[in-house]
Amino acid sequence: EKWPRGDETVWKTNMRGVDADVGNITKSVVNHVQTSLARQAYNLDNLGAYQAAALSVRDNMLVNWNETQLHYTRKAPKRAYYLSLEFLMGRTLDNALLNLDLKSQYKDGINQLGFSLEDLLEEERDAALGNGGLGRLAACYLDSSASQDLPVWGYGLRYKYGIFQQLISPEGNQLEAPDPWLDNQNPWELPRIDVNYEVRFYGQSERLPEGHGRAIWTGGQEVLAVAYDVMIPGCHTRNTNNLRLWESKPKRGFDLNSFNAGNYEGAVESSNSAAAITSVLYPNDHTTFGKELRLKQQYFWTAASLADIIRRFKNLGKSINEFPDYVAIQLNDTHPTLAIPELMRILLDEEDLDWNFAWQIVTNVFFFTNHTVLPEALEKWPVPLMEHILPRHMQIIYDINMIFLQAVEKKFPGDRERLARMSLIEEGFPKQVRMANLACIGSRRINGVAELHSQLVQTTILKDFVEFFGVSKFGNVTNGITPRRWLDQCNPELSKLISSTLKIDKSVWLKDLYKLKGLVKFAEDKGFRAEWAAIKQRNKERLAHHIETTLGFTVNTNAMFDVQIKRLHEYKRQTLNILGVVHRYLELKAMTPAQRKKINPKVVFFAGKAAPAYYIAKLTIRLIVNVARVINADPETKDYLSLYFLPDYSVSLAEVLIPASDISQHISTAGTEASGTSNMKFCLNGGLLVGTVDGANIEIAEEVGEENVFFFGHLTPAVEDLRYQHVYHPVPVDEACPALANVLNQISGGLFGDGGVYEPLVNTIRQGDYYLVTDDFDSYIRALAMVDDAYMDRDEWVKKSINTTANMGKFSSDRAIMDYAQEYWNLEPIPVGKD
Ligand code: GLG
Repeated sequence: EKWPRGDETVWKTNMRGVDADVGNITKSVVNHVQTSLARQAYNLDNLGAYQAAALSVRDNMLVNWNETQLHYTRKAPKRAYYLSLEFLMGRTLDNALLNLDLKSQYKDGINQLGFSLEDLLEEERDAALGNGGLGRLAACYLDSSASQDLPVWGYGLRYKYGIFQQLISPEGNQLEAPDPWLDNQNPWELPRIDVNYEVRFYGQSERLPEGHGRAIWTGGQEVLAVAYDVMIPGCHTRNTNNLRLWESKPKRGFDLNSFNAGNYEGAVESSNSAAAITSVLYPNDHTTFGKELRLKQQYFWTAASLADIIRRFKNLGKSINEFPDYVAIQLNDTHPTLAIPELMRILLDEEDLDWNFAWQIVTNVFFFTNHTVLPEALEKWPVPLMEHILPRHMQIIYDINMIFLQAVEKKFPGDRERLARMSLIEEGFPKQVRMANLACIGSRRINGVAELHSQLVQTTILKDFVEFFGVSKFGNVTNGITPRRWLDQCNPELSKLISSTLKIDKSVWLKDLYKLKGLVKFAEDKGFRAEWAAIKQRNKERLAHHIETTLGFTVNTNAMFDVQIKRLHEYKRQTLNILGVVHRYLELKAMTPAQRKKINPKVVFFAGKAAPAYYIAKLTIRLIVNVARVINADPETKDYLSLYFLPDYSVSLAEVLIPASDISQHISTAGTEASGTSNMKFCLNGGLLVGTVDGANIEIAEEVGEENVFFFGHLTPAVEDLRYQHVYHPVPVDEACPALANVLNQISGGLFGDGGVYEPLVNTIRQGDYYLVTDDFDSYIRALAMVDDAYMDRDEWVKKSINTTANMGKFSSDRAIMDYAQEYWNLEPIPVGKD
């Protein structure tokens, strides 16, 4: 290859590599303080020092990132694109230092400059561009793609405000405040002003008379999508992938005509409405609201991403029919489903392909992951709204639907109900577009996120589609988590103990998590168990210290730590947990002091956000906070049972909570939690699990052994029947479950403040009880009693803990992403610098 310009040696002698020399690290940090930040040693605070350190680390990452992009361009491999409306990244600095293997050098260097790296890490704000499991999964998959040298890019939106900050009022109400995460500058993003695309909304679409489905879409509003790149470093590899986030901007700063006419407000109006598109993340998990701005977000993002993907493909100089050989696009839930009609639009209206050819390309490029079977989470868009905002796409959807339903009719003649169920359009006022159906017929393959869930997808929401397409179009990829963040980073002492015990460098076992199996034999080693237990204890003290400094509570670290952290939702049944706490409290109250002394002390932690409009979920928070207020102040019981609701749950808080847990709760009504991923994080850190036979809990138990998991509750096949009973043959709670009735009566009676406040929550259980709290309560209480018994024998408990961690290899997101790469995308690793 010929050097593109100038004197090659001048270029090459001036180009730097990743620099691990401590002297050069301090030099680069000081240089950033002086120049990038324009500050001095005299007035530098931790935030400034963090920013300079981050910029210095970023320089090192950029070296790899540049090299990786060049390498991918030269090798021209098939690439995969992960389209996700949410990326819940958390903090970057610590993760980057560990993946680059530069942590100890930066620690030294920062020390020499009079700061502590640990303090600087705390200055970073979380990048919280997601709600929960779905967004965090996307972040884990990016880490694994880079770590496995896979050419995968993420595409998302650069929300100005991430998930809201949660405040808790003195009464226990959740209050929401904005999350201005970009206010202190974000050193981890690279603005790419030169990478931008125009995205159209509204306007008119005219079908061409002789057009084979073609049309011309004009008019309306045009908005600019500008790229911001976020580097994703792999673990101990030079491969550094990219996450491209789009920001919306007005096409023109403001309307000069209005401005000159003296209409200043009119002049900035269009710029405001363009900027609004990427202003805020919708804070709903598992519900959809059909808001116009949300639809605009979805189209804006898919249109910009596809334009970018196609431009990159075209640079290869290949013909468009080879597109599926070079591109795989993963749809993370139905949020990016508009990419399907958008690609059709481009192929038909811009590339001039005929319908069948275009459709063949489309259905070989897309892959679709479903994350839930809850009906309230299945996206539907009103047809009138779609027609208004995306007139051309609505035409295409109608065309897809017509051709599809003709094929269904041919296979199942005369089955009108089947046609109605499978149609992309749901009848009603207004008619609605069913995004899951569209994603399903427009994709090459569809997967669920754990074995049980994938089965449920095939037998419930997509049953008709399995009968039409055949089962081979459907599959399962059980979720995973990155062991880099969720073990090495959040639990450094445990990581060290594992490396020294196995005598394997962490760079090896962190990328081949099945190696943890080697720990099994050490469960029998007394000295090892003591070290294992001591680390858990120190992690509990670390959490207690965090709570003491942030909230001012003193936590009893001699107690068992019992944790439930996740979005507040009725199906996740935080209610079951809090009612169980009250039950335990009432039992303790009924005991003599001598009896209490035999009880194993326990601290229960909750954390999680409720969707701002989700009334029952917010009421559940209020109940938890008020139960905590009462029982933590009760001198008779507080040494045996205490309770904390930790506000503003985040990735960073999870990193402190998870390593500290003895037991964690994953107690959804059977068949409702698609997978869960925090269950995996707890178990990887040696916390045991109490849970229902649901989601990935089942596969965790298969791996770690059922003797190490505390299962309870009804099974999935029973749920439908029980719900039917609740509606048609209701039995009052007082009869069905006296223990629960007693708890509910105490709450209604005002033991935790005005009982009337909680009536709507209590009534969800007394009437209908859709999530089967009554049915599972007794067996839940029994499971917790078994947990207590098991904890009494501490030595056995530690063995369980070790055996659990040792058998979590399957749940590395490296395994999951390799499944996608091999079984779905047909992608090969492209390691940088190895040929
Ligand atoms: C969903 C599901 C979780 C799942 C996650 C990632 O509810 O059970 O673990 O996706 O697949 N919205 C979610 O969090």
